[in-house]
Amino acid sequence: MNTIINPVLRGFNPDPSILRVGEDYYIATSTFEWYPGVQIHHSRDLVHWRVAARPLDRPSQLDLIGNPDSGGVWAPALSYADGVFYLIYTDVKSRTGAFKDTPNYLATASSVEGPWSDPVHLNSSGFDPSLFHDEDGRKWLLNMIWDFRKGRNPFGGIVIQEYSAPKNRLVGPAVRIFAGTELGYTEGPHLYKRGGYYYLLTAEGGTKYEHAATLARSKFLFGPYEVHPDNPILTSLGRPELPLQKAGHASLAETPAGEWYMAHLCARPAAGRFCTLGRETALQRCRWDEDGWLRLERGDAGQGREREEGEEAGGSGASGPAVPRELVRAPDLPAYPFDPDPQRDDFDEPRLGVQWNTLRIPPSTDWLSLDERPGYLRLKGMESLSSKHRQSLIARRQQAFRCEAETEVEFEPAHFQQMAGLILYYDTEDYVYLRITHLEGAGRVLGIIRTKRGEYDELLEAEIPLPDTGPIRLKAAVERVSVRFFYTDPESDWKPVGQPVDILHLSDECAVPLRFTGTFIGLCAQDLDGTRKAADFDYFEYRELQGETDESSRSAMR
Ligand code: 6LW
Repeated sequence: MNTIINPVLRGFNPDPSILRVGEDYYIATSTFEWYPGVQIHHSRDLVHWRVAARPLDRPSQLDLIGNPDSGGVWAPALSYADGVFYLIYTDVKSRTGAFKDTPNYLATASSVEGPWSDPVHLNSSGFDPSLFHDEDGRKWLLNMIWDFRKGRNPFGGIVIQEYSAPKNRLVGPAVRIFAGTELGYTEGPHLYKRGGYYYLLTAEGGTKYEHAATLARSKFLFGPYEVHPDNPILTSLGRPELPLQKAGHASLAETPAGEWYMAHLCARPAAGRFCTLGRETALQRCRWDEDGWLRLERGDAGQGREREEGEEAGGSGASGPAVPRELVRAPDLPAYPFDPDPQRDDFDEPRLGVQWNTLRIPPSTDWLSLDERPGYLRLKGMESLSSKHRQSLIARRQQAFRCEAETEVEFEPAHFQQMAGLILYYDTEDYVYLRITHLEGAGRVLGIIRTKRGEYDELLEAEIPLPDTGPIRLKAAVERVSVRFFYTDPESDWKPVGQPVDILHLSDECAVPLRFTGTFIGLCAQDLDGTRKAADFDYFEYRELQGETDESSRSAMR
């Protein structure tokens, strides 16, 4: 089936940077405090996508220890020139208050699969850096500039500075080329050259429900840039009925057939305005009109359409675009399906699969082993779920509103500071955790602990007693806005653990200031006594359940 069903990258995959090299399409997305840094998906038909690389996999490229929640890798930019892949990324070290510390780096590789170089630091003046390769061979770094000064718009516009490949550093002055529009929050710049024009595509409106994509153009690299007559060219603002909300932060790619596609950030609320899956990536087909302006292919209404006779340019800004999640006919590219992501992991391989991520630290034998007990994942308990340093935790993105996750664990704690189990995790302030521990007088027990907007709670009236030894199976059944936990031993039927638990606090919206990741489902172990008590996990299975609440019908994409 050669159709695109949006979002094409489901779950926490924001700030897409799309690139075509020959027949291959790549999309790089943000990963924040999660390791490895940057996900790069690959496709050949724009329908089927798989994770092809996660280039920042060692501390010399990315040291996230101590980074704040929703810090780390924001908005990467992937580009290609002269046989070299260029990956530009920010490692946000601080993001709240007046200041932001946003060092921007460049890593390169001759193949997207790597090996990727250690990075070079370019600048730190703001986030969302992007590299433009001009036709004359010169290369230019763009980024938004963060202006912390009193009374100033902190989104201080888009600046450009030349990057010298021979010197591997920026040279010359940094020049502001675009102040942004009245939508504000000008960020996410990408430059394209077409028909003698420089086209500057930016994200505006802020990455919430006012999000948008703005297009401006100039005959000259340094401007002045004129804004699209019907800007924004993409937004969901004012269209709460659109299944894809928060549409913005876009990038462009042209197919060999001369068709243009826009990759953009979007979000699907689980309920109300709460986005538990985080911000995702969608594709839209575009066209250039006779005046040389890009427009979304004509959809049901809105920004991509031609202005009606007498209609004011720019409109109210409230007419949402055609941001369909329905079918956008992909070009006549050969269908290029991949095997589906593994749903079950029996931990028989020597390395973790691409679905797995760790928090702020890469996997290492001092806390994680796949060979000390063959066929098991051994997690050695480390710091608490409040830690922004060294947590013994692996997790995969929740990518559907209805899903189940199941594991079997052998863990024999000796006291209450030792825990292990199955977790739904957004960040250190919000998670729900089905954990085994040990209580004085009760021995090994099972219970649910939750931190909701930073407030800790234990949800069962009484912890469930467990046999002192033996494997325990744990299951989480997620139904859009709640999770119900179950447990059993390998010989018995599943038994519920307490009542369904609300999970809407595991969302971008349930924090001030805004946060940017998404819900993960995973395995973890804590030993606050520092003795690194081990938990052995025999398998992990993640199953997506079809139904009205999860309109992404992955099966249709094969
Ligand atoms: C990203 C900015 C944005 O750097 O959110 O959606 C920030 N737009 O461009 C974090 O994802």
